[in-house]
This record gives sequence, structure tokens and C-alpha cells, in this order.
Amino acid sequence: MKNLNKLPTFANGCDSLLSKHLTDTVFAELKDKHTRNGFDLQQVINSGLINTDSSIGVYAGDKASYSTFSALFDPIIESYHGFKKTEQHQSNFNPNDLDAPNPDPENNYIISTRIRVARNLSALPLGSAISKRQRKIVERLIVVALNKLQGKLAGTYFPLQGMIEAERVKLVADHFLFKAGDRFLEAAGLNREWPEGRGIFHNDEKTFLVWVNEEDQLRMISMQMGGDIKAVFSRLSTAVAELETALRFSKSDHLGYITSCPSNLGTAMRASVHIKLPRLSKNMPEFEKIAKQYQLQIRGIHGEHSESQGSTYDISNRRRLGVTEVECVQVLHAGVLALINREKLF
Ligand code: ADP
Ligand code: CIR
Repeated sequence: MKNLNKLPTFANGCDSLLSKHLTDTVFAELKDKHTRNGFDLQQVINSGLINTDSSIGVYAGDKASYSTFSALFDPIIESYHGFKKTEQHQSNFNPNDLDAPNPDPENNYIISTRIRVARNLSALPLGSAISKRQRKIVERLIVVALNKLQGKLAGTYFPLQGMIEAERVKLVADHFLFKAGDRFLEAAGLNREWPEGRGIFHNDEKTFLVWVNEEDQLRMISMQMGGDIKAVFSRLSTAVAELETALRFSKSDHLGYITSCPSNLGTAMRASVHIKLPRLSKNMPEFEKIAKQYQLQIRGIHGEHSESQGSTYDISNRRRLGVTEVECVQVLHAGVLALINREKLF
């Protein structure tokens, strides 16, 4: 890709962290840099330039992107996670430390709970800078590791290539599989040679799933109906520990697990519930105020950048870096309790 020769301008109303932090000085410092994989500033910012409604707008092509382009990534990371460049990330994925009794034991509000973590292999570039051949290697390594899982985690890998279209559409509609053609990923170079090398693994019950070579090389997902957050967390903790014995994941002491998007660094964890809040959602300012107080993000039920349907929302932890896995989920639990208690008062 060609290097940029002047500071890009952003359309009126563009509110991305990229538009805020790509100053003259930062641009001058970074415009001629690239990593050993040839990843340059144009590639880092292309998604945010094309998609002016981005909330963040940047992607890394490899672990080195975070140091080579730190003048841009560091302030974005601090804005998103409240995490300073002098801090070290801490991990705690121990379910025994999680205090999360089901906030909705009578199933009145929570439809389902899902927790995912992203991972990438340390030996290879991230998806934006990976070659077709390397992507196939990643897929092969991951499938070998997945095929070793036993008991309730054991399952089958389904490559996207050759999948019957009606089955693919149903998996997406049922919230199990990633969408195709995401414009943010497209502009980041993450959809190259689609659908080659991409696929989904799941156990029979579809309570443990792994997305392969989407935004990150692995998205490990634990999900089930209802609000038993601790059961979902425990399953994921076990599965991740097992896969970590077979695969070497990219991480750093400072940034935790390395991911394509800086919003996912650290734990790379998004813990969410699909929750029905018919009364509170008619009062959006109050709904948003509670979400903000607990640092939760509100999404529509078909994932990021989707609209809500029938007063059901996807509520998840916003921060993933500088907090442990247990803390990510503890925050979700506290926020969901607060939302349910407020809904009951109407
Ligand atoms: P990610 O969680 O990996 O950041 P998305 O926001 O795009 O990605 O969501 C991916 C899929 O997971 C979507 O189909 C979304 O509806 C589904 N999903 C997210 N949270 C839940 C949940 N709590 N229950 C069921 N499906 C969920
Ligand atoms: C954006 O900037 O809006 C997209 N590139 C997606 C960013 C990831 N979003 C998030 O909140 N985790």
C-alpha cells in the first residue's frame, strides 16, 4: 500500500478515536514507518478513513504495530481502556474468584449469556498482514489443537468454504457465526481471500465455539441460554487453558493478549448478555446512564454496529485491558443486576 503524503482530513461529525489522536505531530512521526511485515500507517488507519462512523478506526497488522505506531496506538488505548503506557496488564481467569450468582434465576430478562476471548498465534502476523499461505497454516494449527479437545468441549470444525449457504445464514442468524462482508474488517484487509482459511468449530450443544481467522485468528466463545454467567465463564476458562497447552498465543507483559483491534487488547474478553428491558429501553438517557456508570457497552442483538430488536439489547463490558478476566465479568454482573433492578421499578 502507498504511504500517505499529507495528514488526512476527517468528515464533519466523525468522532473516531483515530480522528481525535492522529494529530499533525503524530502523523509526521509515523508516516514513513512500517513493521518488519511491511505494515504501514496507511494500513493502520485505512478502516477509519473509509468508515467515518468508526468508533476507533485503527487495526494492528502484527504485535510490532503496537510499538512502531505507539504514538497513535498509546493515546487510543488510553482513551478506550483508561490504561496508561506505563501500566502492566494483569490476568485472572480463575472461576473460583468470580462471585456471580444468576442475576435472573426466573428467566424474566436475560435471554442468553456469551463470553468470548480473542487470541492470535505468536509466530505469525495478525490477519491484516498475513499471507494466504500463512493463514492456511494458522487454520491447520488451530484445527489440530481443537481436535484434541475431549468430553463436553469436543466438537467439529466446519470450514466456511464449501458450507451450504442456508446453513451459514442460519448459524449467523442464531448468533453462532460471524457475519460475512463486514466493511470495517474489509477496509482493514482482514477479509482478503474470503472465505478461504475461515471457519467455525463447535461442540454438539453449541455451548463452546471457536471462530477461526475472522478479525482475530481465534475467537473462543462460551455461550448458553439464560443468565448463569459463572457457568459460561468456567467453561471458557477450562477451554482456553486446554488450548493454551497446544498453541502459543501472542501476548506482552504490557498489553496482555495481542489483538487486531486495540479495543480487544489485554483480556481480549467481551462478556455479554442479551437482555430484554422493555421499559428502561424506552428511557434511553437513563439506560445509557446506568450503562456508563458500570462501563458497559450497549449493542444491538446482531452484534456490533447492529440495531436492537424488540427491546432486547446486547450488554457487555467495555474495558478489556488493565482489568482481569474475573473483573470484566464481575462488572457485567453488577451492571446487569442494576439494570434489572431499575427495570423492575417502572
Ligand atoms: P464479538 O462479540 O466477537 O465482538 P459481535 O458483537 O459481532 O462480536 O457479536 C457476535 C455475535 O455474537 C452476534 O451474532 C451477536 O448477536 C452474538 N452475541 C453476542 N452476545 C450474545 C449473547 N449474550 N447471547 C447470544 N448471542 C450473542
Ligand atoms: C470501529 O472502529 O468502529 C470498528 N473498527 C470496530 C471497533 C471495535 N469496537 C469495539 O467497541 N470493540
